[in-house]
Amino acid sequence: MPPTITAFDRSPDGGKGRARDTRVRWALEEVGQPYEVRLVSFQAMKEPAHLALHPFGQIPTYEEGDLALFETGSIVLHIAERHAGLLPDDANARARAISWMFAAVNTVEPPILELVTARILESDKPWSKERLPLVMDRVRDRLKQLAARLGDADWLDGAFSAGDLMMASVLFRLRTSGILDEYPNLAAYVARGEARPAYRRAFEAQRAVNTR
Ligand code: GTB
Repeated sequence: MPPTITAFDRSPDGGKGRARDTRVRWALEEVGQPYEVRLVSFQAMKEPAHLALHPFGQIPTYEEGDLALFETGSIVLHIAERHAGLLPDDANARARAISWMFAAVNTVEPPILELVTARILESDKPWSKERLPLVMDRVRDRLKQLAARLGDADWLDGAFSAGDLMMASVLFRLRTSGILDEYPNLAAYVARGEARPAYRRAFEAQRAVNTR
């Protein structure tokens, strides 16, 4: 039985790939693991059957036999540990790739999510104009550091890994803000991620759902 993931039955972004099932689909495509998708409505996500899988009532989830997982970081790590292709064989290189996965979700993603919140959910607040530049600068601080580390390498630590998959997935969210273009090596890094055939397949699969 292939694993089953959950995704929005209709993503608010209309299929632009911003919902987090895209990164899980991408990981599954990278390792060549077929998967099934169960689409859930916002209402169904808050009902007991889904809450049993995801305590916070969100997507994506991952089910494989009697294993149920939530949190994209843990799902992608699980996929990467069980299949070849997303983590190096060398133990130290593997640990470093996992560090980049954590850095993506724990250090780089939080200020990006704050920016998304500031631009979308807080734009009508009287203090929004004053706060937005501060939030943007917090994102820039992280991008500057990340850009310095990446330099002119293709990927963060040798060959493409689950660390790059998670980091590029996190950075995708910045595209509409224009900030990414201030760091040409990061913009090129994200473009390299998007150009991967596995990413293209993942993107098209989620788009098909959201444009049907
Ligand atoms: N930390 C968790 C993880 O990485 O798995 C976060 C999961 C999460 O945020 N899930 C979102 C969700 O289920 C969907 S991806 N939200 C519904 C809820 O909380 O009630 C976030 C998302 C949603 C929509 C867009 N969009 O339309 O552009 C982009 C990203």
